[in-house]
Amino acid sequence: PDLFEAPDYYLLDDLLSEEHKLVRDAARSWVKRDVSPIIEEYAQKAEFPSQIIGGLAEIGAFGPYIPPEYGGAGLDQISYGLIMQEIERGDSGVRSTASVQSSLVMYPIYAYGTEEQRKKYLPSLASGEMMGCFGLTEPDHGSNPGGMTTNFSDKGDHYLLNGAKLWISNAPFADIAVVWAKNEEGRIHGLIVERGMEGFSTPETHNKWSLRASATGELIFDNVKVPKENLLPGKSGLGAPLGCLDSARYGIAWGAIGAAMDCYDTALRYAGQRVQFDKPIAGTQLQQKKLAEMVTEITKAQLLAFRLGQLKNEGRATTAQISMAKRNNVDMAISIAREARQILGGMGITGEYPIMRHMMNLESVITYEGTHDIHLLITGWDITGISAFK
Ligand code: TGC
Ligand code: FAD
Repeated sequence: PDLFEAPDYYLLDDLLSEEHKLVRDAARSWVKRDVSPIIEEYAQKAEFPSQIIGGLAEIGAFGPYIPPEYGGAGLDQISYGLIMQEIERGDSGVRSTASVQSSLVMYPIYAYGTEEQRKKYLPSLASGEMMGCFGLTEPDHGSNPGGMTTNFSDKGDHYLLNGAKLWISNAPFADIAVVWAKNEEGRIHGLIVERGMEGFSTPETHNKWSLRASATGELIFDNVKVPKENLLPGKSGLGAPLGCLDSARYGIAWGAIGAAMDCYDTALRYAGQRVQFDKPIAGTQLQQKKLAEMVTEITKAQLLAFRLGQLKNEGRATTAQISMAKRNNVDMAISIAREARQILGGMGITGEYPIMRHMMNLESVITYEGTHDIHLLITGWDITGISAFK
């Protein structure tokens, strides 16, 4: 059976351009051919399938909206979203790799870097020859990155970087890290740290039950000498990393729909075929309630993501609007995964079906890029004008 029957209950395809559909369909067939057949095995053995890097680059997943002169695909924000949706039908961990590379590594170099930095790094990041990671979170500063203690001091011809980052996607194999650290005045800046610099190490984080096919690690800086030309000069302060998060969170709002669609589609097929008490369980009221609510929630999430994409294309999407979509859509996906798991009964807990893997992955997605609570508080702040963080 075709594994990827996408629900499109409100005929959203009619709102997509030919280019959107081409980009989406290319990503969809690549995921079906190169990701879905192998991903369960890699998740079970907790290994990142590095052989898919070339394919991710080919479908435009590395820097979809970065201009072609720097190697990017030069697509709009809806195409970017659709690519993330298709990749996350495959696996949230694979989408993480693409999100980090595009929005957390290429975007800051593009938006805050010098022309030399753009030319030096962006083309090889777009082609996947170079892989990057993004170091914001620290052991003692997760939701509150402004409290970070990683720091650098000016040593005349270079900077000296000290500190540690935790929970960093792609860290174990990344060639470069975009690292956020405070200078002597306590101002946050981005620095490009390269593998091989003395005093820089990236130990892997083991024993995860979630995002098992994605490599996560630490970044440790022990008196690392960073050349001065590796500082991103275009923007400083907490707003610089938060600006990258706007773009990554937007991609996640679309990505989560992919995971939800895969769970829904699997459950719908299973319910149609599974016979108990002499009839398909899809004919029982309780299972219909679950399936009907799933497709309703997916449809609402699609509309939210699509409208947000339009606003993003026009440069009008606010951080708070992005928070609402990330929070709603990831929560929608995790609820659907849990319900879909139940529809499959005992089979739902096995690796024969993708649901349990999506469900466990989404436990990370609901926490990273701002937790479910943090996004609610961003909405609360936006509508009341009073920050609950201070
Ligand atoms: P706050 O006072 O609100 O802001 C500090 C400064 O930043 C400015 N700003 C923004 N600028 C640009 N874009 C945005 N979205 C911005 N949001 C805020 C703001 O104007 C201010 O500027 P200035 O000049 O006045 O200093 O900061 P706060 O300390 O109160 O924090 C607010 C809060 C809690 C919302 C923020 O810290 C937050 O979002 N926390 C969550 C942390 C988070 O999301 N971490 C994610 C780490 S990366 C990750 O998880 C990658 S997973 C990737 C994967 O595998 O897919
Ligand atoms: P904490 O901030 O300690 O939060 C713990 C709990 O307290 C949460 O429920 C939170 O919602 C709640 N809480 C916190 N503050 C408040 C408040 N003011 N009011 C009410 N409740 C509050 N980070 C990177 O920089 N780069 C990466 O590539 C990256 N990849 C990741 C990959 C994975 C698999 C995971 C799990 C995380 C990754 N992260 C990454 C880190 C991620 O962004 C953080 O885990 C997240 O921001 C939450 O921080 P924390 O884990 O320290 O939780």
